[in-house]
Amino acid sequence: SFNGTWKIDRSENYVKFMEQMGVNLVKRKVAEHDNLKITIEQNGDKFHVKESSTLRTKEVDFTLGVPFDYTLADGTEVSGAWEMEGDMMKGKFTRKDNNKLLTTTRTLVGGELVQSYNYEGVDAKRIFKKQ
Ligand code: MYR
Repeated sequence: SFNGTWKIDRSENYVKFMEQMGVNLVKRKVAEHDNLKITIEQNGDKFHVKESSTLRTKEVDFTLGVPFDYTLADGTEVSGAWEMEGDMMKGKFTRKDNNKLLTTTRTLVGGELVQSYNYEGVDAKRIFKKQ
């Protein structure tokens, strides 16, 4: 299950992804070494996710399939929802400032939590280990 506390171990192409998102250099530099930790509590369709990093601490509640608003760590506002497809969480979010789509997935691979991101043709991954 996704439940538990997950600590960032490594990222792939995350800086390029942030560039594509339009995140400025100073924020990219901080975000690259953000020590991100996410705690996931799933109860059926309902999730509570706590995010903590050098950038901020934030908690959110959502239900699979139900749209919600969220502010990304760089301040970008999005709206969208998570769904479950097999064992994979699939998120579809739309930026409020330009209506462009940001997709993301969470999946468990060999005991690690892998989160993928796509924005405007650029893919990235962040890989977390269970704490
Ligand atoms: C959650 O489940 O953690 C809350 C909803 C997350 C929505 C979007 C996730 C994409 C984050 C991309 C970070 C990009 C920073 C520029």
